[in-house]
Order: sequence, then structure tokens, then C-alpha cells
Amino acid sequence: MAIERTLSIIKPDATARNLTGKINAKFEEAGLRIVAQKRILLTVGQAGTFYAVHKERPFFGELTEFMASGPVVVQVLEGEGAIMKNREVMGATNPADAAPGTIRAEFAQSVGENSVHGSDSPEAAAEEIAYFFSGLELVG
Ligand code: 3AN
Repeated sequence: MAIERTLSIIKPDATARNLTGKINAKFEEAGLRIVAQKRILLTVGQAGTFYAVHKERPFFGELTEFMASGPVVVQVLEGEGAIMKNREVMGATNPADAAPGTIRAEFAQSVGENSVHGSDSPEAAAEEIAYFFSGLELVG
């Protein structure tokens, strides 16, 4: 399988509970390399642009306000089949459905405050990485 890159976000519920290191350990244990990372505070507008695909969903306002409610850690993960591998490590969107050992099973608080985001396709990964990182910040 090809080496891929995917965009990951450690969400405000997880940074508030000091879980960045524990979540990063899950990625590294799964063979994903954290090749870029920064901690930032999004505005509601920036979160809305990032999640524009969900703008018609009833939870859009709740989602964008939550994503701007505290610091997030945006990161690029690299590895073989990184996009799908990260989705496996994250677990299902609703923590009640997430497989044991996944990030969301262990750390997520609810379907909204679910600790991590991960790109869901190669197209989304390319677009989402470019939203947060310049080529100069991606040194491999
Ligand atoms: P995933 O993050 O697993 O790809 P999506 O793309 O369906 O899930 O949803 C994007 C984000 O929107 C989720 N991570 C979650 O924070 C939020 N979300 C999804 N469904 C709901 C919901 N029913 N109520 C509140 N927030 C939701």
C-alpha cells in the first residue's frame, strides 16, 4: 500500500483534558508518523470554513462553536494507508459505537466532543492539509 498523508485534529475536549500525548502515542503505536504539528485556537469562522461540507447539518453551529472553544492540535500523519489507518485508530464517530482500544472508545465524551478528526479520503486529506500547513512546514 502507498505511503499517504492525512490531516488529524486533536479537538478542544481532548486538549482541555491534557490528552495530546496519550492520543499521539496511539498514532505512533499504529505506525503513523507525526510529520507536522501545531497547537492553535480557531475562530468560529475558520472552523466553519474547515467543516463547510457539513454546513447544512443541524449540528453545524454546535460543531463550529465547539471547535473554537479551546485550543486544537492540527497535525499531519504519514504512513502506509495513513488515511484509513487513522480512521481505524480513531474509532467510530459516536464513542458508544467505537471499537475497544480506539481513541474515541477511550477518550471521547460524546458524538460531538469526540476528541479527534481525521480526513476521510485522499481528496479531503490534500485539501485539509493545505488548509493548515504550507509546503515549507512539511519536512517528512
Ligand atoms: P467523523 O469525524 O467521524 O468523520 P462526521 O464527518 O460525520 O464524522 O462528522 C464530523 C463531526 O461532526 C464529528 N467528528 C462530530 O464532532 C460532529 N458530529 C457528527 N454528528 C454529530 C451529531 N449528531 N451531533 C453533534 N455533532 C456531530
